[in-house]
Amino acid sequence: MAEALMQNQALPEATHNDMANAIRALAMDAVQKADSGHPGMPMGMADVATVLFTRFLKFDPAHPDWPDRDRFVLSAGHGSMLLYSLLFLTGYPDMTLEELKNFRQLGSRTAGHPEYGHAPGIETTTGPLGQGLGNAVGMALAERLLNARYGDELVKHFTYCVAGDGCLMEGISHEAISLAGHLKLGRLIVLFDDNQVSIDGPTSLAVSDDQIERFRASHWHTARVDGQDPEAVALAIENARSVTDRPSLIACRTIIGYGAPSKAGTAATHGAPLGAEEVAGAREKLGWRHPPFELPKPVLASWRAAGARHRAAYEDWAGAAKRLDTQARAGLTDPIDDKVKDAVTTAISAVKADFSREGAKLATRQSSQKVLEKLLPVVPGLVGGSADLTGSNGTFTIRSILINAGNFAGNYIHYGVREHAMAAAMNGLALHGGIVPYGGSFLVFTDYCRPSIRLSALMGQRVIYVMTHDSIGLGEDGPTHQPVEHLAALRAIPNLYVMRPADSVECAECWELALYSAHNPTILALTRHGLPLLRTTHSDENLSAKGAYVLIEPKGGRDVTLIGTGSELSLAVQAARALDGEGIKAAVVSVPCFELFAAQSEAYRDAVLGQAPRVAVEAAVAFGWDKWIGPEGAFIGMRGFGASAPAQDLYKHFGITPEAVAAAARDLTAKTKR
Ligand SMILES: Cc1ncc(C[n+]2csc(CCOP(=O)(O)OP(=O)(O)O)c2C)c(N)n1
Repeated sequence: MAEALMQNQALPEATHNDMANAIRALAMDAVQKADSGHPGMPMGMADVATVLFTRFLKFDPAHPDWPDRDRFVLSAGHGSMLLYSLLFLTGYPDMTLEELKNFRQLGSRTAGHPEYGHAPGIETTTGPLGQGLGNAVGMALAERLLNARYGDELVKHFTYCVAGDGCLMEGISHEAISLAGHLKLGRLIVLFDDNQVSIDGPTSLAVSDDQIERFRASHWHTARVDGQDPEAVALAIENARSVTDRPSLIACRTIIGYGAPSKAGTAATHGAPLGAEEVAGAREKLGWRHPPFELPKPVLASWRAAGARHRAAYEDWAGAAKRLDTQARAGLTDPIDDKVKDAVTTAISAVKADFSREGAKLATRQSSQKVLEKLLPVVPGLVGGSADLTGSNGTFTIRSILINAGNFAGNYIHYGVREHAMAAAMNGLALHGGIVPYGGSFLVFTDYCRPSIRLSALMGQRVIYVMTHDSIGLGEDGPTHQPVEHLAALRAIPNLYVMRPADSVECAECWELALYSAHNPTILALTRHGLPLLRTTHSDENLSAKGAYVLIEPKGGRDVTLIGTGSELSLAVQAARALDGEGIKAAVVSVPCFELFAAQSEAYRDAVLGQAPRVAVEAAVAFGWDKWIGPEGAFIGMRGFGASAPAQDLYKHFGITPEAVAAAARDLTAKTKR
């Protein structure tokens, strides 16, 4: 490879046009071969991307995980062939020509939309429009946070984001732009593919915003350029890089499908193969006379040379990083190494012991705050925040220090009333490396974050959602604020841990599990109302780790098993006591996390659930419970929306009481005895 490069260096340098046309050709040919995909955007943005990757972007394909590389986010993920072409051309070893030929095929690295983890150089999964922009804001924020901790020599890079009309039409863009402007993220540069076309046709059909004015109103530096003029683009990027007190928008006026003889500038190039005739015409028009997937040597050599530009910078960085101690070095990428893990285990054990000894009745949002207080000093990468519900969520502690545009050395962000951008930014913080983000809102507003939560799960990112006010137990705010279907809806997302701790001790255990879950996001569903302590005997073991466990096992076998989560577990305990008085032997099972329980062996699950009839209690809809209670089981919970009233009145009104649980248990045991 090195030899090949040296040989290549003797070749004449390719022109900008040739290099940009290489992207156009690869994109239209790969889409043509796959018979599906989006050629228009890569063809239009080829000039901008060529300028960025050959003159500005700091990266090294030989060290794709270089923590101080510039981040490149393709928010307009449908234009995936733009990214794949760039990765191949600049020499990322995993992105071969073969992969481009296998665009959109099963098992290839070149999925329809870029998927994080499929190939180095894909910084995030994009496709749901606007998400990448939110991720980029998180990445740019992570850069500032780590810069404040490690200094310029180790962390000082840019985040570039390509966003299209679609990304900027999405609501999340407003939140993300506003947050970035407020935080003055000066090293964030958005390249807007301003081609005025989306799927339905010209964007004028649906939108007439002045994007420049919109960004300016959120305190961004802005510029408008001809996106097909490389020198103009270069100048605009140069200027944007010099503006350090504001993020930058460069609106690049481009022609979608640039080069396609009859379809350029139209929606016809957006999301369908151009067709053989149009592809041949584009070759003619662009002066690109090479067969599909064949590149002239000077063009590839020039691209490879562009890819090798920062090797020396990488070596310098690696030299500086070597001078860090092991833990500080680990902290740049994964802030939870073995040493931190040990410290977390010790802190969690201590706080559990305190909770068990004190026996206080606490809302789990309060317990969570107490746990966080102990975790923040031992997990330096833990960075929290809330979407304007700081006091309610208990996300701020005496160990929290505010982050703002003038101080990135803190660990707490006021995200403002921007749940969606908070979640997308948290994905960006986690993806960047070095940060474990947690963020709070009400559980009911997971709906506002759901698209980003889904992507946290799809990408396997350690993002911790602290979602309080988790049931009708929040009381007087009423049904608009009372989640009834949210637990079920969240449990339906693959790879997401939904944890609903039943008391302070379980809350500490769930935090520990969330921190240890390097490849899963976690929802902590926490109560507003006080819960009695059920785990009164301290155990170092994390009983929640298997997702469910037996809290009470009656002597002499079970007549019935009562299963509860969160605030309703104590109702099951009370019911068990009442039944005991009547000679009905009831076990009580706590299920803080369905997903972890489902992952246990059948033998363990059978042992926990037992053979006796089952009654489950959860102040939410029954959807998803069949799996645990079986067709004969009973469910005590919600059947519709809640209501506005004090919590205790609501529990009575909706029949979620120890009496109802006991009655259901009596019915079931009577049936089995009959
Ligand atoms: C949240 C979301 N809604 C809808 C889509 C479907 N979609 C994919 S691309 C697109 C239009 C995007 O237009 P633009 O950003 O201008 O892209 P261009 O036409 O320039 O390629 C739409 C609606 C999506 N991917 N994500």
